[in-house]
Amino acid sequence: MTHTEYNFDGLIGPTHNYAGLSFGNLASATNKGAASNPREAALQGLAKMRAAMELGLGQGFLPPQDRPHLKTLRALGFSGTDRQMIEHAISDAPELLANCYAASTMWTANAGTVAPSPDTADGRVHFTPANLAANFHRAIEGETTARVLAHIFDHDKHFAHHPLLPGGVHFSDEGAANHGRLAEGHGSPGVHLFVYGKDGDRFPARQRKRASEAVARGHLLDPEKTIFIEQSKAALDAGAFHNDVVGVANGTVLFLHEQSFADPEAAYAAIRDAAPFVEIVEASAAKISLEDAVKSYLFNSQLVTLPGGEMALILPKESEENPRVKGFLEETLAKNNPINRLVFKDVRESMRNGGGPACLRLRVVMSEAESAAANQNFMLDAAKISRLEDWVRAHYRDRLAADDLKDPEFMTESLAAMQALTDILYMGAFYDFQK
Ligand code: SUG
Repeated sequence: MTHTEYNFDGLIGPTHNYAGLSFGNLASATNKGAASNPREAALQGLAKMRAAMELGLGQGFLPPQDRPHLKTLRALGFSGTDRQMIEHAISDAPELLANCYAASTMWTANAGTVAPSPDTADGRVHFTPANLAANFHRAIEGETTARVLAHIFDHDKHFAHHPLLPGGVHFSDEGAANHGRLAEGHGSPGVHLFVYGKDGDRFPARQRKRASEAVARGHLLDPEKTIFIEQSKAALDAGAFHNDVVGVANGTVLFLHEQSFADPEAAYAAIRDAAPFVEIVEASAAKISLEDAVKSYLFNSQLVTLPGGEMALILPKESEENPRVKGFLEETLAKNNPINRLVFKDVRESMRNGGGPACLRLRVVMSEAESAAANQNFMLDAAKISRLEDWVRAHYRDRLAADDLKDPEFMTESLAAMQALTDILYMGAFYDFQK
């Protein structure tokens, strides 16, 4: 059976802004209060999707969520009309309003964890939406994300949907950003790497070990092919709030920074044992400091297998601009490993909130029958991308500053954009504001 990897990118929503909401994410903190450009952000994201498609890769997308999230504001005690709630929140709790406005569902690597059918005991593709309990603005995503995943992958025979993990921060789960799969081919049985953290001296860990264990259990993975690895505190404290900031796995290759794991030797031994075919391509700290890795996001690249079998890295422009990183990438290409192409993309609007190319996508490996059973409105071709670009140009602002969130007109405008999107995608009354 032929299996294909589809990248489901997050379509960047109209409220994309820089509110400095993510403690431990250095880019988010640094850019707090800066003006964003939601239109440019969304077009950059769509251009990346187009580029991946032009490389011959399978491409889909997950829609943004309704922001401001009025249902959350109401649950927090605000009442009256929607407009009154916004006005009340502006005067009483502007930081709550900022959280309810975050467009953070764009980073679909955090939408959930996925296990493809060759790896699961019941032969279905399993999904667990992430509870994102570590940050308030992200913790409000999961319930709608579950609905989005169930809407797109709506076929019991092929797709199994689990609820978000319960227990809040006790089972903090950030989805595929802390998960990787190694396999000889997309359709061969895979080895799953789950990376969890323990709080650092500077920053808290976002992924708990018991959360990763619960996801693996639910997905009916083979325990012999499932490895739990502790992330290094050095990486966490340097700003690698998710493991995908310092490493990425695809096919037979694990591409990562030497200081990703707490005990790299033990981790590599366990990985080699479960996946003897693995090629570990490592950047030494002497060549690339953690600081350079976090600033350039070189490991937050999409490591992809091209139709011809070679691998490419889809990287953020920032890693082309850092001479040490560029030099290391060129060296890596010249060496004997499957990586032999670099594609640099400008996703600066997302990067300024700490989200690189790999953060912006959720990988779903599917057989032909499975991809045919998925909702085709969310699978992309060139014409659908153009349609989404037109929608962005019609509805998005090219400048959004903190004060703009205080204008109730902006709420009306953002929700009108979401209404138009649900019409284009035949989603019906899907979001909370439409119910
Ligand atoms: O959760 N930034 C996101 C970035 C997520 C990146 N994803 C992966 N590494 N897979 C986060 O920290 C910033 C929002 C703000 O500050 O306005 C934010 O949510």
